[in-house]
Amino acid sequence: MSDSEEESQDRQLKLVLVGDGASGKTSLATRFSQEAFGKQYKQTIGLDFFLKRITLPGNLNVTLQVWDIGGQTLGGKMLDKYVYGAQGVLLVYDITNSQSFENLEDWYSMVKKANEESDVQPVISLVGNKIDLEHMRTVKVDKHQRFCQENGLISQFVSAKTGDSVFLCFQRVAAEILGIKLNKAEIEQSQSLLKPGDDSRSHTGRARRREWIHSQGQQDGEMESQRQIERERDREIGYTPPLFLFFLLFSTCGKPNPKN
Ligand SMILES: Nc1nc2c(ncn2[C@@H]2O[C@H](COP(=O)(O)OP(=O)(O)OP(=O)(O)O)[C@@H](O)[C@H]2O)c(=O)[nH]1
Ligand SMILES: [Mg+2]
Repeated sequence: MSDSEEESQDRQLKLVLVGDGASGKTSLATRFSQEAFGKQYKQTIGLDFFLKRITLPGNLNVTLQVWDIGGQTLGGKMLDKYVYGAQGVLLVYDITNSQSFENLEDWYSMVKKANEESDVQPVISLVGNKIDLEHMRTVKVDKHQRFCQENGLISQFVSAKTGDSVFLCFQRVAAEILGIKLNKAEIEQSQSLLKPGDDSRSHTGRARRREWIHSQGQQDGEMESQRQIERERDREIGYTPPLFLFFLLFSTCGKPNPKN
């Protein structure tokens, strides 16, 4: 491959979204990649994937692979595998739910542990979601800022519902990973990029997301990498039942017969 061909290829970054159930991770990924929002909560089982291509200052095309990890996976055996190798991590909590903020300590420890043997450490951002519900805020801004300062995290506040600062949130993390500085004008422009929200579209579910990824992927020539991560996910999720059945079979058949 010639130098110019190599340069024209997109950079690919793996970003993971972690945090408690119902903090709004899927809503953020959906807002970012499809400019849609659904009011109804549909728990993510295991994980889901989204793809979005953005252009950073300097005309640099970047494809973001967003791994949306279900809140119920904390403590599960697959979690560190999902997080391993991520270049960016978004620690998401709900500003109206103090417990979701307190639990970030556990999520953060897990992220550090998953990457402790990796040479490159991910860029991590603390993301307070649901700022459209400012009047119901229970997590003080001070607390949020302190956590960022103590741990060297990028501080962000967003609303998946209105789209406020959602594009900027992902863009800032991608830019930081690639060592690109966003100027004030670029930040201001990105802040309102996905606003005003189009709330008429509802949560689309995996089928619609696949459809979207399909059309985007064809356009961008990204289908192979998408298929690859879908295969990986299907393999991981399809892993547990056969093992469990095998164990059951083994424990039943393996019992010594007292008559022998
Ligand atoms: N008002 C408001 N509601 C939001 C916002 N983001 C998400 N929600 C709602 O919060 C609920 C949970 O959102 P999800 O995105 O499904 O949460 P999640 O973090 O993916 O949850 P798990 O899949 O269980 O880990 C849904 O009812 C969303 O409509 C927001 O910015 N503002
Ligand atoms: Mg979810």
